[in-house]
Amino acid sequence: MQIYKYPNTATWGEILQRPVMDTSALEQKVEAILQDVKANGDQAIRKYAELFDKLQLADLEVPAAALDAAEASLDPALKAAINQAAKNIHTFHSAQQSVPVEIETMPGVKCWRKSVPIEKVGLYIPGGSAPLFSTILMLAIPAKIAGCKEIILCTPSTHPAILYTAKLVGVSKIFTIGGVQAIAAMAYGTESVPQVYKIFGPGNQYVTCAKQLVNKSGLAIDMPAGPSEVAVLADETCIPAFVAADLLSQAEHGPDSQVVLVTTSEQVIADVQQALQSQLEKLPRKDIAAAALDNSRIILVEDKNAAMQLLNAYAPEHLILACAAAEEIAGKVTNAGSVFIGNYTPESAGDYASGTNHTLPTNGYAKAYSGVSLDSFVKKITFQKISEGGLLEIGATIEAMAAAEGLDAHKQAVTIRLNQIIDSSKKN
Ligand code: HSO
Ligand code: ZN
Repeated sequence: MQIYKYPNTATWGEILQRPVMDTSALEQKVEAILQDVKANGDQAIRKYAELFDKLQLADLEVPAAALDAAEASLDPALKAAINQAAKNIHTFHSAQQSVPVEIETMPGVKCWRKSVPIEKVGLYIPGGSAPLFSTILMLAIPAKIAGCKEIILCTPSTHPAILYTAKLVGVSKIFTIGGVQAIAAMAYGTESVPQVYKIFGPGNQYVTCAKQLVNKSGLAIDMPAGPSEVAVLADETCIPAFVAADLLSQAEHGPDSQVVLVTTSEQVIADVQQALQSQLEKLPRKDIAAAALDNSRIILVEDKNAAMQLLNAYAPEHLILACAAAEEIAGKVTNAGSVFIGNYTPESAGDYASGTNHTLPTNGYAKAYSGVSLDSFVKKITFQKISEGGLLEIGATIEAMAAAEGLDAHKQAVTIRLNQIIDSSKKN
């Protein structure tokens, strides 16, 4: 890890720079696959599965019998863990439901706003070395609570924990489709795969590029994705072995993961580095974690204020506060995806089971974006109802504004009604 001691504020931007992901070289290739699937449906999906993954897919949809088999084969202890996590995630996200409140802004002018589920959503879970069944919980549980009618899951993985989790949370249909083809299938629909209105989930750079391209042409996506990140703020009250474990837990995601340690203590740097060395050796994914640590940074700052200024400027996906008065310092966080307070709150808790969502803004997007929540699966529709008396109250305000904008037809839509109301009151 690169160490920076008391860096000047002017250099923060450079020190905390994320690697720029340039997808322009991929775009043509990805666009060609998208268009092929759009035009040729299932046949194109089968072609790419064979070409890229050497897979001959008979059925694209996973049959119910395969889900039952996965359930029967899964270790009961893992099943219990998944069930517990599902329960906590359900409880946390259920509390995000809101009741519509009707507001009378002026007498006779009533306005309200209602959450309405996005009818059809698509979830993507990548294959690869880590079967991310936890991400199914994070996406499908809020989708269910929101009331999404159709929840489609595409994944190239047939890992039993993925199939079991999908069955547990009540995904409508599961397809063994991966990569760009999966995004295309859900974006445009094919003979087998229903078209959806919003696509969620992680993926490699091809999948990310595909999501961006379908987003450009009008389909909603969860959020702009980048490599996963954690920043830890540690002082002398931290437990260096815990801090090292947290840094490694994020580093093992991928060689491009971002890991940052911000501290007020030279001793912490030495102790964390030592702990990193000894823990890294024992990790099965040590090569990935070591590569991530190579691009990662340790920053020594004067005090907690400087630390928080720097961290808010970085806007990490995950922020761990391993320091004295951690809860008070949490109140000073303005930019972060999710915050983990105190020595006994590892990021892993939020990654899997505490209840919060682990689909979070990376790449500095935490300055303006929130992580996935119940809100990600609904649109909010506003309603209003104005009575005759209400229009008499508000009419002149609308007329004055419409006239000043030079939009006479807007003004007229009010005036015509006001005249009618006044006429008919004269007749009575
Ligand atoms: N830390 C990851 C989520 C995850 N971790 C899934 C383990 N499994 C994204 O921020
Ligand atoms: Zn993780």
